[in-house]
Amino acid sequence: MSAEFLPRMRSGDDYMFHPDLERMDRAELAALQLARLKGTLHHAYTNVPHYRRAFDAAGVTPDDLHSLADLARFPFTVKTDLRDNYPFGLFAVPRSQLARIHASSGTTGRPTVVGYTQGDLVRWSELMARSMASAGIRPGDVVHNSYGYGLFTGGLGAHYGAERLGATVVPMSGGSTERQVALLRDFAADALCSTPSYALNIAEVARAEGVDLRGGPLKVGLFGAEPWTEAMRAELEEQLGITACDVYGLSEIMGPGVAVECWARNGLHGWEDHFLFEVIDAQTGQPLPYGEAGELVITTLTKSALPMIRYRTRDISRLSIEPCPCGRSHVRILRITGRNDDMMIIRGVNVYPSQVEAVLLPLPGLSAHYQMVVERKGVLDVLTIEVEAAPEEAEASYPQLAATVGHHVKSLIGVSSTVIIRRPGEIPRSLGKALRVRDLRRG
Ligand code: DLL
Repeated sequence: MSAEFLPRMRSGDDYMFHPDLERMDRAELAALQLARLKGTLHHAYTNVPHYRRAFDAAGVTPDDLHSLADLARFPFTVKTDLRDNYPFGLFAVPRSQLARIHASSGTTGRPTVVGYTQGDLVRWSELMARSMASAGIRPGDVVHNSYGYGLFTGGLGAHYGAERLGATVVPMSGGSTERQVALLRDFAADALCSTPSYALNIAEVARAEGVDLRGGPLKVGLFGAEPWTEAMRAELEEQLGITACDVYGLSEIMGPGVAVECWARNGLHGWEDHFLFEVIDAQTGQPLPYGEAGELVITTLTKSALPMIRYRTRDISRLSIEPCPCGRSHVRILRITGRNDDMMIIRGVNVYPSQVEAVLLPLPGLSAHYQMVVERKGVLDVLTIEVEAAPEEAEASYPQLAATVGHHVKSLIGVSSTVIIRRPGEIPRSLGKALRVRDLRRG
């Protein structure tokens, strides 16, 4: 973090959007969760045939929940449940009560459709305002919002959150990167909201246009919607002269603002007055104790249109309830390192894209633009890592760079790879979520 930007995130800067709720005593929080959970289970069971069938099949009814631990007796919900009930089958309110619909395209077949009542939208805006404040954005700031607008929840989620906070929103969406750079400068943005990969793209275009965003008012980046590493954080903070914070969310649960970092940046506070977080063993489905890594499972506590019971996110993380120096009492979700689905199994070794990113970014001579290709050659899986050289790097040094990358990947991750060093600009740039892996084995 650049020293000149420290004041915005200094320890003791305890501005909170909902101070009483964010600092709530954990016993009180648990009591609130239990009451809301009972309400949510009844709401889902009464109004959604899918939940009634699933609960009946598991031999439980909402009245079987006496403590938070009893939730483990209830069945999980998975992404295919949304697809199987396409488009509106999981909604717990009549369609006429929906104020908005979002959807994610996904790679196969039907999109995942989610809906919100007016009340859901109010709660989402408040949680996003709370999240922005936690990341150091303040009422009165100019918030440049480069998350995509439309069916994706990023754009409108950040938009309404920023307005609720009392900031001035610049609703850019993704794309037209030269224009983004010009307006970041001309409108004197204090904060940039985008995916980390698109922020890197913006930083690169700013440099190419000779615009030094580091010297201006920009001080906070609120980045999420895809996995990113500490090495990427360092890169973005250096290139943009900002403090970069991680924000997490998913459309099935709400959208952005489910969890966010505070100035201590030791995990993302998950807003437990609205969500119940569990980590489970992905194989057995058993809940794991705090501190153990597994699949994050989330239950909504205040959603009206689309209550989600024990939704399996497929995101890998750990939970911590150690006290946080910021004073927020809500559970911390340690940085999401990847999804079950993104894990590449290469000749028996489990490899996440974020592990490769963590190896590549600190190496000198490289840029932060990379992509991986996995192919099957005969009976063997072959991993190819394509990474761009830094602009100042002479092409004569590419073979040596490739050898260095291959060596580090092998020794730190344990997998052999073919490394191709690309010239600057050769790897496609992201406008939203970056495509890090092309798995040609999936046909
Ligand atoms: O990506 C919502 C969002 C928008 C979050 C803007 C943050 C900022 P979906 O398109 O439904 O929703 O994708 C959700 O993206 O299950 C994770 O795998 C991944 N993801 C989201 N945030 C993070 C993050 C939005 N901070 C899926 N770190 C989730 C790692 C993330 N992965």
